[in-house]
Amino acid sequence: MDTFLSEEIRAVREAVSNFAQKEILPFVEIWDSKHQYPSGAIKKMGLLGYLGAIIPEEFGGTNMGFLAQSVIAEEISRASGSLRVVFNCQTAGVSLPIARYGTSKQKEKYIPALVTGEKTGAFAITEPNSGSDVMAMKTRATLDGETFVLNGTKTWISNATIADVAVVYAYTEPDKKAKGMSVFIVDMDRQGITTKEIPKMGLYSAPTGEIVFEDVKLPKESLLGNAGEGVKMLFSSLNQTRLMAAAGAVGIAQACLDAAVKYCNERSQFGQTIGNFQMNQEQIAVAATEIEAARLLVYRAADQKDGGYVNNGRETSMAKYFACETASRVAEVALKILSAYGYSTEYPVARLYRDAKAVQIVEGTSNIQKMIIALDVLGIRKAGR
Ligand code: GRA
Repeated sequence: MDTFLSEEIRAVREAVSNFAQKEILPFVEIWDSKHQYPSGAIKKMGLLGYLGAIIPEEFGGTNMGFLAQSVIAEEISRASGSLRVVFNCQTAGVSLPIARYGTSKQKEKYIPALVTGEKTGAFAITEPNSGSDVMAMKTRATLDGETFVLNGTKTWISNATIADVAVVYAYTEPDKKAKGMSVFIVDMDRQGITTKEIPKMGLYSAPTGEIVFEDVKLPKESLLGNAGEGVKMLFSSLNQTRLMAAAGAVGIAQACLDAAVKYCNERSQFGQTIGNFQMNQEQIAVAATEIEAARLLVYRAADQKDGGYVNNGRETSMAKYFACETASRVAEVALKILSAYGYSTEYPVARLYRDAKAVQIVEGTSNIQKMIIALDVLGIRKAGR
């Protein structure tokens, strides 16, 4: 299946898969049932370089590229959908924008500790009344002398309650609309920041929460990139985090297929293993084909980014849309095939099913991805900028 991947990336897959077998799979159900964030496993991933494939070597990354990072995210997610979230929070949504737009001081201060997993990152875009309609955000950062004063509420933020640092999107000059948004690197121990966990249906080992900023004073050096260029940075960052979500979705889908195949070959009814029944075969065939197609879309988008076309919006949205829908479809197949055992929380499929629903929503819902694709295909609004 991997014949067109380089030998180096195939070796990465094998190493990550071995790591997941040893360090994640034996514990994943315990972490999930306890809603535990496995910081130890994440630090191990950091030490092995898994959080830095798209980060330059001078800041502790391996600079292997988006294809490598996608394969890593896929294999980790195959073991735990929750742990896929770190690829967005540490890597694509936090370290990468700092690496691309930060000053050398910001890069040195934040990136190495995020890459090793010593520090935890979050990025804060969504608000209670600004989800799909991202431009409607209300968070404001007002310049007062040498200090920005940040006010607003962000919600559904992965790692909100445990992050050391957050990349926060806010309007600095709201009258200028799209030209008035800016981005800040916020140390989460600043005065005026409170967080609260949000209970949710799945991804139990990945804490999600609300962040309230109340008159939070930020020195001017907290600004990431240039003031007023936040929208460009926002869409560019989403374009990278969406790929990680898509890669994670392929991993969840593959884990569902693995469980369904295993069960088909083990379970006997009417005197034969249930993989001999055509209704199950049809579901397995469609699921396996869709996973392969989703994987190729992810790898193609990743390969384009590695070739320099980083803001490949159309192809990234296609990968995000198809992979995330595939994860839910295949989770449904696995649930049907395992039936009562699929519904049992003692088997992994129930967890995978719950986690699969999340990737359809995060990083822009499937409908938002379809909108981006359609407007690009119709020539109404270019996705790749
Ligand atoms: O022309 P202008 O100066 O007015 O600027 C507009 C446009 O040129 C402005 O944004 C600019 N723009 C872009 N700039 C650079 C638009 N797209 C791009 C781009 N790709 N690059 C507004 O543009 P517009 O066309 O009027 O935008 P819109 O119609 O308001 O919205 C577009 C769209 C629907 C695509 C957007 O709102 C969107 O992407 N919404 C989804 C938001 C989203 O994905 N949120 C996810 C938050 S993060 C998250 O979920 C974390 C989860 C963590 C995890 O677990 O993984």
